[in-house]
Amino acid sequence: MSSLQEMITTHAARVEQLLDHLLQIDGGSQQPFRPARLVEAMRHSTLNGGKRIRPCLLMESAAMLGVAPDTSVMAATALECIHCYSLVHDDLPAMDNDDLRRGQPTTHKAFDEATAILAGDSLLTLAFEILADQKTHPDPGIRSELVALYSAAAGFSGMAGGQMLDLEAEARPVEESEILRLQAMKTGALIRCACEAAAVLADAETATRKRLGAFGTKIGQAFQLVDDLLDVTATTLEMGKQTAKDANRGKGTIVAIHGLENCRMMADRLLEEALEEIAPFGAEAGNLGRLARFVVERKRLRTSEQPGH
Ligand code: GRG
Repeated sequence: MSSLQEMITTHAARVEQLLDHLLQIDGGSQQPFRPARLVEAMRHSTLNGGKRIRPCLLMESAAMLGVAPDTSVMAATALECIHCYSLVHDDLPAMDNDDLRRGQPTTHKAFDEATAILAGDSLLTLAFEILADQKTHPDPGIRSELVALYSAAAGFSGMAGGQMLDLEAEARPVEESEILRLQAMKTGALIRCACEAAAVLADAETATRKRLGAFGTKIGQAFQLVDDLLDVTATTLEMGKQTAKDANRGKGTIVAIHGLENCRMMADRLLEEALEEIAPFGAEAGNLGRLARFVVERKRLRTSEQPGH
């Protein structure tokens, strides 16, 4: 196993172990009653083979700044909960109306619409419950800064806002600048948040936080470009979700504007720019750089598969 693959598998396993622990029907004598069907839907929505890109970026950025994985796993799991909630709600009939996610039936297909809505709501709130936990960071000031960071990334000026712009963009022709803005909000905000959260956890100076934020922004842009490319080039089986959706809907994408080859070059350039942002961290940034390259150069990469295959 390559060291990169080991790193990804180890981070993902830690996150999944914590998710498994948190999402038990019987939470023990200290925990209030939990409806079994809701817990099962939350487990279906999270413990279903995601690539855990955001937790890996957070934990590796944190490791670069000297924060141990035992600590960063809490903030990383909170972020994955928000990401999984967004996928559950994005798949609903009122949004993308998808049947397949991570190669399995979407939550509303496996359960029902109302349960899927509640599972998404509960994952979002669980994220903030995790952030408020002392195990996330002993300093309440840092925990409250994380809450501010995550809510801005997930809310109306971040991911949810980007989703709104995306829905509006289906109804009319959109400019390239509008596509870039909605993608930065819908996809980029959580990826940037992953990298910036590490700086908050490490109580790093403002310049470090800015650098990691800029790194996350570039990676987010490149990741979205690759996702758009895969929507055109990959099969549903390869991706574990329906592809060719943008083209079938006549939706404006950067790929539709610039073409496949230009977009591949744009993604490469964004990756190089991202790597320049973390270059000042020297050898300490080696793993994070390799992870960023892996994220951008992915095809269909489940954590159980070999990177690059
Ligand atoms: C419903 C509030 C709300 C927001 C939805 C994330 C999102 C916003 C929509 C998903 C639709 C989409 C295709 C977004 C592009 C970003 C993307 C590729 C998300 C999937 O992330 P991966 O590849 O998924 O990390 P896994 O399954 O590996 O976690």
